[in-house]
Amino acid sequence: MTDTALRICPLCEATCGLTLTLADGRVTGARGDRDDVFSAGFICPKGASFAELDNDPDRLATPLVRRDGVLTEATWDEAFAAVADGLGGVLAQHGGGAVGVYLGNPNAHTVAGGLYTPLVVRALGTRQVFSASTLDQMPKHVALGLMFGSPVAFTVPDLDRTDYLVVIGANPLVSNGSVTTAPDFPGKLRALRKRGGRLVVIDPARTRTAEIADRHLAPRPGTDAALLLGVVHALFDEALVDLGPVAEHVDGLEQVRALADDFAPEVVADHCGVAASEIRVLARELAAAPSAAVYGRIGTSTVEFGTLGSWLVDVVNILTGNLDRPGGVMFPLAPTAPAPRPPKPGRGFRTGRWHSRVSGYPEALSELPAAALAEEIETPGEGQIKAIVTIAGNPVLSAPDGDRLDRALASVDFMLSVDPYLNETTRHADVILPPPPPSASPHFDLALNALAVRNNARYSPPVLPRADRPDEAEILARIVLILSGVGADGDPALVDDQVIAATLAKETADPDSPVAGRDVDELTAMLAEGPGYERRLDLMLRLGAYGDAFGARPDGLTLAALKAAPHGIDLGPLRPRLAEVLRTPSGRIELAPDQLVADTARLREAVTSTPAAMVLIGRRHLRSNNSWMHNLPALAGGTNRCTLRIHPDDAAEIGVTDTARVKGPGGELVVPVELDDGMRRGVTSLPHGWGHDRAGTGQQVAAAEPGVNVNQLNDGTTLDPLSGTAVLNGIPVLVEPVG
Ligand SMILES: Nc1nc2c(c(=O)[nH]1)N[C@H]1C(S)=C(S)[C@@H](COP(=O)(O)OP(=O)(O)OC[C@H]3O[C@@H](n4cnc5c(=O)[nH]c(N)nc54)[C@H](O)[C@@H]3O)O[C@H]1N2
Ligand SMILES: Nc1nc2c(c(=O)[nH]1)N[C@H]1C(S)=C(S)[C@@H](COP(=O)(O)OP(=O)(O)OC[C@H]3O[C@@H](n4cnc5c(=O)[nH]c(N)nc54)[C@H](O)[C@@H]3O)O[C@H]1N2
Ligand code: SF4
Ligand SMILES: [Mo]
Repeated sequence: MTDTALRICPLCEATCGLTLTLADGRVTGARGDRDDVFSAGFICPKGASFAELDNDPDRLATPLVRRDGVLTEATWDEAFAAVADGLGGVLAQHGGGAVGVYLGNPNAHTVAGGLYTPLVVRALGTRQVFSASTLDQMPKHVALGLMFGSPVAFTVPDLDRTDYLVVIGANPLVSNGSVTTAPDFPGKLRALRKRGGRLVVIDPARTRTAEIADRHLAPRPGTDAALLLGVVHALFDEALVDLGPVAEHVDGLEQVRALADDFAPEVVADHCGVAASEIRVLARELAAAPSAAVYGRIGTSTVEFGTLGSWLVDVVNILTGNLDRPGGVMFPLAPTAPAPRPPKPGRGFRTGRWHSRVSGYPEALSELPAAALAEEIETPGEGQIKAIVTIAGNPVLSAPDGDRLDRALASVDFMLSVDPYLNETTRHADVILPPPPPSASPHFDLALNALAVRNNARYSPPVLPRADRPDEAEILARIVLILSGVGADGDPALVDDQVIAATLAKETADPDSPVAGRDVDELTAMLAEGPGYERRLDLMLRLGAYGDAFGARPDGLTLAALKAAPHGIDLGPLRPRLAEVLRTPSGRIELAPDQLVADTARLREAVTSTPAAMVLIGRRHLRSNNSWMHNLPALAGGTNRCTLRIHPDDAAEIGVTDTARVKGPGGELVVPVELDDGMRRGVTSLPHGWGHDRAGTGQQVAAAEPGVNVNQLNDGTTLDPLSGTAVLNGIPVLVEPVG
């Protein structure tokens, strides 16, 4: 018998609604759910491979525990006992501060990652916390934090209404969008052009997104901050600055004008490799458009001036009057965001409240740079990492200098990984706890709803039973129980009960809460029956911006209401809400925060320095996802290959044809060459997430076509100093013929 079930896709930030076909207790296919309120039927090749991903025979079905040096299948009881034993030993001897935690990207796509990883970190009480954020969007957090007082006050382009979109350092036709949650990003870009709007793409490679643009500027990698400062200069110079209604909320305008003085388009043009006239036209068009949005991503973020670039994206949005208005960049309001309180000055945002032990890097959002993980494990002394917990991460491939991290991970006293695969990172674990596949997991976009181009709420309960294994929420809750001394046999619901009790105590005591003064027990009893994560989701929804406030607003959201609307609930277009968002001590937008202004000194130097002859950038493929989807036959092969893309004239000049040797600060690789006249001269690209040729891993399809690990070219010493983010784009390399 064939059956269907609805399920939100967890494989990228677009969060498409899928209709799964089910037969004989497994998923057999997936198509886009045309009735989904947010995605309206869109699906990409990865979503279409949901069944293959879900049924991948290489997924771990049982925990693995290291016995006599060998990872061996074990029961769940045995595995949790081994965790209690292994972590317990390190905790007793060195304390929780000696446990390092690495949180990977899929945590942004799972209910468990959103609700329980913070509890794991808190139970450890460690400051050795690392994540994919410092290989990704941390610069954006820091820029937002300094400007708006909140590192999660995301400015998202209003894709459905904008008249002019500048995409800088992003390739949404391939990535399907990032830090902007928009199913069918390609369709939205086509719709923009159809309604007479314009698309400008700024990218050193002529990407698929660049190919559909009205205009493509191809700067030298790493120069976005200078280019944007050139735009800022032109806006002031040509009297095009007009902040619109947000003007009364902005401090620091004159400082920004003064700062941009030295960065005239004519001054930065050579450095950026973009004509001054192009930069001026960009400024004029942005100012003239009825509405416009500048949207920056990986190419603007994981670079030497990542935080400056991320800041300047929004400086341009503000100077052209496009902040917080339809068609500009706006602040989404997620269904689990707390109900807005009356505007009041906040405590602001700071980085560097503590520093990493070895290199003294400042923390950002309570995290240390992923690029510093290996040295924190290797370097003896007080606070050295003795045990490591990885949850949904593969830093051996995703972070700089994987060989070094590989050796470091092999040296810790104990390592725990929560991951469905035995891969380049988890092969070092003493215990691997595998969560069930997506079909047996719930889905709710805790993180990504806050980035959605249209406010919405959708929930997918597990589609299939998870047989006799714990779901990821329970796995993480049990780890919390072990860490808090209750032991692995404790009831995981205790963990959720505690969060619920603490949240309600705080809310009922807050005069501005929608449940101010109400009785905690009464509210607790009103929560939906079900697993702990559902009760917590219900709690957040009901206290949230659209919530029912526990009956006070009967039409408001509850988990039950979401369950009754399996295609989701549309919560309308983005609306202006700057006042609710601002949390700076001044209560104003800080257009020129001190730290950012100070960092422009580095930029000033860069503008006059001699550029490297060849620099390396990254690229993504539509049928790939970081390091962990090379194991699906349907997605592998074809153009999805680990090749060095280079302009044919560069290749001819260097004398490379089929294969090249690439040397970077961290090592060298031999790679197949792919000629592409869409690459800017002097720029070459390699995708990341490859290098599946290490022994002792369990992804057979991936191992058959391993590729090379691009991050081996990177020694991890070059970071964006304000955010601790690794420089992954614009790395100087030498490309040579082989032999
Ligand atoms: N050179 C270069 N390096 C890069 C990048 C780049 O552009 N260039 N991009 C960077 C970016 S943006 C990112 S986000 C990082 C990603 O860095 P990571 O998050 O470290 O790496 P991923 O490859 O996403 O690994 C995800 C892991 O999660 C596991 N997993 C999958 N689903 C689940 C689940 O439901 N639960 C659990 N517990 N585990 C699961 C997978 O098996 C895999 O081990 O890579 C970064 N590295
Ligand atoms: N198919 C697929 N989709 C994915 C992923 C995947 O691996 N595959 N990964 C997911 C993740 S974790 C993330 S974070 C997102 C990332 O989403 P995006 O940022 O949209 O993805 P990228 O393809 O890395 O795009 C970065 C672009 O920046 C360009 N670039 C490099 N250096 C510079 C520079 O200095 N300046 C400018 N202006 N451009 C530069 C590159 O050529 C590239 O086209 O994608 C997500 N979606
Ligand atoms: S675009 Fe992203 S969310 Fe949509 S189907 Fe593809 S992988 Fe899934
Ligand atoms: Mo990412």
